[in-house]
Amino acid sequence: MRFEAVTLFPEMFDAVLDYGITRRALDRGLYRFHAWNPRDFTDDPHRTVDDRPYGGGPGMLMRAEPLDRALNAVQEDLAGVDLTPWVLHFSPRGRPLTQRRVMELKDVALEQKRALVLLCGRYEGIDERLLARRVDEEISLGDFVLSGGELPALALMDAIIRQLPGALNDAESALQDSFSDGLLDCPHYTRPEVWQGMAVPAVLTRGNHAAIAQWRREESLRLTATLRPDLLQAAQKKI
Ligand code: 9D3
Repeated sequence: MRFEAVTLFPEMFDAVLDYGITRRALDRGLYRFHAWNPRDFTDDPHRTVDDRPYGGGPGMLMRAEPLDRALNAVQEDLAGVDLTPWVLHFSPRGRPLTQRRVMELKDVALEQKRALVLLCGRYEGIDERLLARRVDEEISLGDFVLSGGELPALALMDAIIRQLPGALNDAESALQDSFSDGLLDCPHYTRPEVWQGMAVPAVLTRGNHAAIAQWRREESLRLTATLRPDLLQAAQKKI
């Protein structure tokens, strides 16, 4: 699978490429990553990527032309390996990301010979005409204000990469399977058995695996009802 980030800050993507499960998946050849800096597709001596908004007002916008050229370069590169771009624009106005959409995007990429192109805005955003021409889908991370699209792009990459076949080891996969039912995770404990006067729930120390499974299920339901009753509604269908 391939990710192509169009970003003024390519080094931010080291956060996914250099650490943990996502680094291991890269080493295993499960995905490839390239960053494309719109600054490299400018033609003026100052390599200008931003400009003032028509109609006035505070802040700057990303110019359409450098982004258009960067996206053309991505498209050309992908055509050479028989891949078509699926262009995701990270934007506060996008559809909030869900695990369902993460899985669908993974499937789109793997089954339709698509590369995910991650268009990351900075400043107040991108010239609307570039978005109209080039963007397939807009994604938000939620209703809070960030400084640009890179962190949401990194979050999406992390969420997809850990779902790629072969990314997780057996223990990690089993753990994930047992909690893919839309409920919150149960509480977890490790040694020591008593810490600052607080004991681990006795059922977890007795080795009765049926009782442990039942306890975990009940705790998941209790936590979900308390902390995220909205999730319980959706999960009810699967119980
Ligand atoms: C504070 C400025 N806002 C109104 C004047 C507009 C605005 C522009 C650009 C707000 C945020 C951003 C930068 N954010 C993103 O590019 C972004 C984002 C986010 O801020 N929150 C949640 N998801 C995303 S995805 C991309």
